[in-house]
Amino acid sequence: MTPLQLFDPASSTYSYVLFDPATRDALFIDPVDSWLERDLALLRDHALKLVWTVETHAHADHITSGGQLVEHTGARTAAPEGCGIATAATQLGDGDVLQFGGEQVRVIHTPGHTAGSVSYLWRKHVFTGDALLIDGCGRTDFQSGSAEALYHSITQRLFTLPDDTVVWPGHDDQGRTHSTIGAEKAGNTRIAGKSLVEFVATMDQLGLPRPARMDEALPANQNSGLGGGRQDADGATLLEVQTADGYAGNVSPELACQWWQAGHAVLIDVRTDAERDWVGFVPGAVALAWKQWPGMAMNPQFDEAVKAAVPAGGRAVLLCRSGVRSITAARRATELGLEAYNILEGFEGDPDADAHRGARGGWRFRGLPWRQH
Ligand SMILES: N[C@@H](CCC(=O)N[C@@H](CS)C(=O)NCC(=O)O)C(=O)O
Ligand SMILES: [Fe+2]
Repeated sequence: MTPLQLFDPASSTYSYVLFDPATRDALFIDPVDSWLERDLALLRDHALKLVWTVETHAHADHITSGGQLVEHTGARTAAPEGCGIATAATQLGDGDVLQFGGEQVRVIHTPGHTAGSVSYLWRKHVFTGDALLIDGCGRTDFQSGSAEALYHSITQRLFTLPDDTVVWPGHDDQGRTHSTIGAEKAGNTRIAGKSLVEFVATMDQLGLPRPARMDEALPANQNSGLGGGRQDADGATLLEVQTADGYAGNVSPELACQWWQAGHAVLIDVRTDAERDWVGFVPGAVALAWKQWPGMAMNPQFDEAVKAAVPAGGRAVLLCRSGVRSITAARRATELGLEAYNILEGFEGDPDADAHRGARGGWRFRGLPWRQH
């Protein structure tokens, strides 16, 4: 049993179809939008019933056809929970299992290329997305990437699989199709035999240009590849900036997350430590409580910390519990010379939203990255 491997020459992306030969139930990994017709024909020709379409991460270089495949086939979308793909029906965490017919894939959280990236294990095959590539690995310089995290994902999670596990990468631009854990452990020039410090130094020195389609691809992929943006209860597109008085504007949690993950904004959580401990927090956000006492016009600690966290004139997106405190904080950050945005609905959502704005959950109800202590 081997997967069907498909290739998009424009982005050197590999997509995969796995299926149960008895029931014909299938699962698609990382489908590419420009190949929708080819892929639908392939499913038809193999008499496959698509049950799942899944992503290894929110791609920066091409657009998924996941949303369109759902519309054509009735499959369900699944995506890693830390990727901000709020439109995916199922949000996947480490160890989760997806069933198709009598087959199953298991999710292995392999952060580093992006914070939410996962690999999928099926029988003796592992689909590594852009975590482990053949004689390479994904870059770690955007989308909350981390060379340290990638080192641990590859050495502790992927290299601990049996040596004969077949590695199916998310990309290859040299025509190589697959490898094995044993071969990569022995000869991957980026990481084999390297210490964490050596690996981080290598990744820091790559100096790669931004993917050409990144600004277009990220928002589209966080919407399962469907255009137009998600709509709120009032029919407003959630992925746009609303103008505001005294600060740069109001943005949806999705847009704030995209900017932050693409490295276009610093995410500042202005709730108190107690709130974060109690309800949950966003890993990687700058914790910077906005405290204001009656009669106190200035908040010198906040000012200093904001200036330290965001480069002069840089962009900040501010998160609080329900999107009220963050407005005041955004005004102050604007006075300090930043391009500061308030994140609508905050971390938890507006408790009165049903009454006056339509029910909209906050950051943590939208499949965006967060966790509890
Ligand atoms: N030239 C490509 C660059 C694509 C790119 O940066 N790819 C990412 C994966 S999304 C990567 O990690 N590449 C690994 C590498 O270049 O070593 C484009 O513009 O799309
Ligand atoms: Fe990628």
